[in-house]
Amino acid sequence: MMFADTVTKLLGIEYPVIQGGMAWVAEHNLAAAVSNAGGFGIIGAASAPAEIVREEIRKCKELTDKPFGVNIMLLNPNADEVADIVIEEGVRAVTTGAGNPSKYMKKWKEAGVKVMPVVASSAMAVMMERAGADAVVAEGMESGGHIGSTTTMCLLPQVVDAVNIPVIAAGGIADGRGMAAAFMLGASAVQMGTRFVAAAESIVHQNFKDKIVKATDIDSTITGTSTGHPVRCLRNKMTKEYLKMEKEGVELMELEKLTLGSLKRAVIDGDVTTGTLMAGQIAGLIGKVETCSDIVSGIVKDAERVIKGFA
Ligand code: TUI
Repeated sequence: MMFADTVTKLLGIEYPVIQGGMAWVAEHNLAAAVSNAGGFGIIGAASAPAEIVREEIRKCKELTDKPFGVNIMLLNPNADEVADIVIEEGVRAVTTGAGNPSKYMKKWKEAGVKVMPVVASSAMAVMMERAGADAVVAEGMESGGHIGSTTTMCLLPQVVDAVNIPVIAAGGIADGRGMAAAFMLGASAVQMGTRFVAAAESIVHQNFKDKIVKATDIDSTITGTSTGHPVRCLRNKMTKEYLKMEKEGVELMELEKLTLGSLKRAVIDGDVTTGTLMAGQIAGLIGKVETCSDIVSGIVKDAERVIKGFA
């Protein structure tokens, strides 16, 4: 056995590769494709109405017999309802983002739902372990979307030392070398977002996928640092205006006019000019659109080769 098997056993999957719960992107087709590839697909509840999330879960069950999960974004006013739906629908595991899921932990545990909160600090990881988490996802600021402030390289080994539960590495991983590096730092699995945004089965508009494929290492930026909601996305007209306004100290209400509906515009409409192209710093490494099956088996094979080469 090449990799630690704690997370694969926890989730009932073949390979320690988890798909991020990206808003608008992580719907049933992508989640099922990742799970069918032997990884762990995740439906991102994001800000969707709770009943839509239930439908997404049911559609995913029609496309795969394999386990999959749901990501609950805790800034979502519907989070309480979604927290119950994952229990009712017998979802294998939840990941949570952008907050503290402690209040749901007891009922999830009682229902047998595995809980894997995303954390951006060791302190939060320890808090989650004490609250009963089965694993944590340590997400570095290389990630796309809402981020913390520490890099994966620094965060991951510190979280690994701080807790006794398995740690899943996220942020800046898109190939076998990144996966191998994460294991060297003590991770038991990896979570990838940007790589799956550009997957063949991803419903993301081709314009957005093209932006990822063409991106270089310095093409992302962070909006919202001043508002307390830092979001990493690819530079475009929207980010240029946003950052200019942020620098001028424009009010939050004015800034929000730029980002209202902007993720949907990017993902669904393919508006790469005024849309928010949430993506991680590793976008520059992603050179083509591939199927989830090729992505999952490819990264595992490459990571094994890298690790064997050094052993
Ligand atoms: O949640 C994410 N990434 C996201 S959520 C999202 S939707 C959104 N869009 C615009 C503005 C805000 C949200 C897009 N991308 N990743 C997981 C993550 N969680 N990263 C960082 C954290 C985090 C931060 C603070 C987790 C816990 C935390 O604790 C603070 C607390 O509540 O004590």
